[in-house]
Amino acid sequence: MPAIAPKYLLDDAQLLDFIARGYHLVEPQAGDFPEGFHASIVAKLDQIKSNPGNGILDAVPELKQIYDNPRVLGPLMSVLGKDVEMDGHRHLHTVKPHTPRSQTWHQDGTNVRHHQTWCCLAMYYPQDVTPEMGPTAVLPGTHLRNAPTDTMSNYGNIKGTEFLTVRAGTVAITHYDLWHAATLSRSDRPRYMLKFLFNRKSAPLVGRPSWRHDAKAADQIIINKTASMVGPIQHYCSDYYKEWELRREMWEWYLGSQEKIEPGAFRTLLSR
Ligand SMILES: O=C(O)CCC(=O)C(=O)O
Ligand SMILES: [Fe+2]
Repeated sequence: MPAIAPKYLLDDAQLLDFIARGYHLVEPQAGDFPEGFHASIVAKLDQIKSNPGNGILDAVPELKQIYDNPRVLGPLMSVLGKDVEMDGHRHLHTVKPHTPRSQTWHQDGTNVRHHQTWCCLAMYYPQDVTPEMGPTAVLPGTHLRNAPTDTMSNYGNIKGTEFLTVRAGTVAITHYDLWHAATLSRSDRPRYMLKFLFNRKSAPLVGRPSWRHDAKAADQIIINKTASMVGPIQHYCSDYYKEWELRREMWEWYLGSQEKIEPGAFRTLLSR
């Protein structure tokens, strides 16, 4: 991977938000890409007759520029390490006009139980996505949940759900275990999402943060950020405390430590 200017990396608050919520949105800014770039990708996608699967990058080679852009690569390096690699799997996800049903809630990952970040989805939306077009629904915080797919598929509207009604050019970087689903369409237009996977090649090392780390500033924000209530959890309850502990453990892992946070540690955390 090329070297990258530190300004493109996530700072402590942003990484802690990613740890708590399970995703980070890279929103488009003027000058990221030439005028009309995203629209030209939509025009190419409109011409595709059958889904090329992993061949989407050969069909639309411009997609590489999205993931090479430092505004996307910086956050990817921050969450997956500076030697992050693009996976061979990629897919064009289309919500066809007037699709009558949403997908069921699911995780694309295998629901690993180590609470580390070894793989992320990077979902690129080349169009403005309106609520009618079938935005991706995500449930913040659920990358830390043990969730059998058959149970999840019976869940409907869950408190805290966020719909990725985003501007053209947005990339949503999500932990591989985050619960998500495509939703139904009431639109005459197809909704496109390009899903690319990225892998971590090496574990974080002590003293070698992959993000813009400022130990002093982090000390001040870590309690607030790891203790924040996200997604369905809006009150003090068992899962809130568990997730708080798991976030602390993930943060320690990002710092290169193997420290395990014991169940019940929230009581100690509360008294800090
Ligand atoms: O298209 C989307 O918004 C999500 C699709 C998805 O999650 C899937 O098919 O695995
Ligand atoms: Fe999925």
